[in-house]
Amino acid sequence: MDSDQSDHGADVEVAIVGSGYAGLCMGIKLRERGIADFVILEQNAEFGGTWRVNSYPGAACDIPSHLYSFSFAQNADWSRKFPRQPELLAYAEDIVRRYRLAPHLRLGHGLLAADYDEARGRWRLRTAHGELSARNLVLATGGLSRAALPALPGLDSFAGKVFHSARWDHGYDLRGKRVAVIGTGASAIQFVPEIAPLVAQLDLYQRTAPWVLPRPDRAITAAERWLLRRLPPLRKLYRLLTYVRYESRYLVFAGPSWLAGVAARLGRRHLRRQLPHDAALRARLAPSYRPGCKRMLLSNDYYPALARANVGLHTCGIAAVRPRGIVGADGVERAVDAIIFATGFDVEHALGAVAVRGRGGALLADAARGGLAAYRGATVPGFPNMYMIAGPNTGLGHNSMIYMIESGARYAVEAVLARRRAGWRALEVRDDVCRQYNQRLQARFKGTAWASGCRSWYLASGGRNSALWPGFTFEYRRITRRFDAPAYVATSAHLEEGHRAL
Ligand code: N01
Repeated sequence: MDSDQSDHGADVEVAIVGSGYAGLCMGIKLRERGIADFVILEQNAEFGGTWRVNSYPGAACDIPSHLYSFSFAQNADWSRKFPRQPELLAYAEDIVRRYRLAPHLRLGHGLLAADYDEARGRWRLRTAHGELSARNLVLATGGLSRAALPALPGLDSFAGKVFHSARWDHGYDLRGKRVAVIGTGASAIQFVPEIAPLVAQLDLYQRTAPWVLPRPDRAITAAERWLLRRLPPLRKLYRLLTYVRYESRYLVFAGPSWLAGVAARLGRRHLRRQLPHDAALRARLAPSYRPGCKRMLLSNDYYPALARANVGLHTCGIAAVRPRGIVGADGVERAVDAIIFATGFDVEHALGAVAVRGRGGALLADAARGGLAAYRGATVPGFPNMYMIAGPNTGLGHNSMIYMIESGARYAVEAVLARRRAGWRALEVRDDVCRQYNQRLQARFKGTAWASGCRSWYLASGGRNSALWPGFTFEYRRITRRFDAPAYVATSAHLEEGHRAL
């Protein structure tokens, strides 16, 4: 793969930013509809996004493999019910090969700035390897790409090793070390059981106890794989049934409260069964908020890992970091050689230092303060010819993101095609349409688990939920099936030479 390829001065129809599942899907769908003039810009040296970057021990997905894959590229050979990171990455590699995406990938081409040129109706992009222009800009960067590191007092003075779960340092040998892990979310509960047997001491700092449910994972047998390979209708049916089963979990979050009660009972029973002899530990691990308000977690080995003699659960909070240890709010300093942050991601500032400037120089980062409000998760007033895949309010707590990615990619491709067909210079979602859409969308959170009062990455500063889709996933599929031109302002001024619409 040619990662040195420069696009200096190139003009493309579509520039996709991000080469995770969303970016790859967008590329495939564009080509399927006859648009081959696109590049996929990737800041890292390798493609794959989330499933390349999150390589911590035990990294896995908690949506079943047969559902957490593209509908158009189903795989009969998943080795387990729940896919692990190496297999998900191998799947992405296979997708790039099968759909011949390599010539489109620009690895190491992190987007530095994007400016909308109103006169030309094009985006001017500056990357680490030069400049290019694109008629359409597609942000497939996802919300969980910017590691969040809490500003703990004294952290700079720490003399040991420090890293974040999403930037795991595989060169650092944890064996025999005293390690502090901060955070008890989806990432931590996966790697804590993996590293606990290796380290001398593990201090786990928990701020909020998560809900943990059993993880019904197992290997898929050779006979099952054979059947799924030989009988594609059976594979499709299995995928459909899995979809329906996971979709029904939506009711735990947004349905009658007795269903949340059932989930709570399951969680408490799991805790009791896994730690039958330690009531004091169980008490500190018992969640105190409505299930689903934060991401519900699945694990069979997290609680048992906490019962190990070399693992300590600290719920006192952190007062300060010293050169050789962490001082808890209980005043006790615990010596450590390494601190691993499992503190999640900064969704509100996901675009980080990338300056995306729309019409009139408006900064996307400014619009995103307090949570970005997009139309159908895809478009933002003031940012013409720009689309997001897995954008604001498309995240899920209950089903496969791949389903949302495919829906969003379809919508963006339809928009790109609609503009070309009509010969418009630009398409921009109407401000009133976007506002009303978001009012309706926000109203749907009322009474759901997500609005039941806990702190989570779903909520931006100010408390607005700009991360999650508040409905059934098929509702999102329905509203992204077709591009709805009346919701947009089309600029029909003549096109500049060399970029005539088809
Ligand atoms: O991050 P998180 P994550 N002091 O934000 C704590 C997806 N994912 O990387 O709950 C002390 O969930 C914070 O505490 P609190 C999935 O969508 C999926 O684990 O805020 N603690 C919390 O415990 C997931 O939701 C999979 O009180 C601090 C933790 O750090 C998302 O990624 C696997 C702190 C952060 O948890 C993010 O998961 C992995 C501080 N200053 C990830 N700041 C699967 O599919 C934060 N915390 C299985």
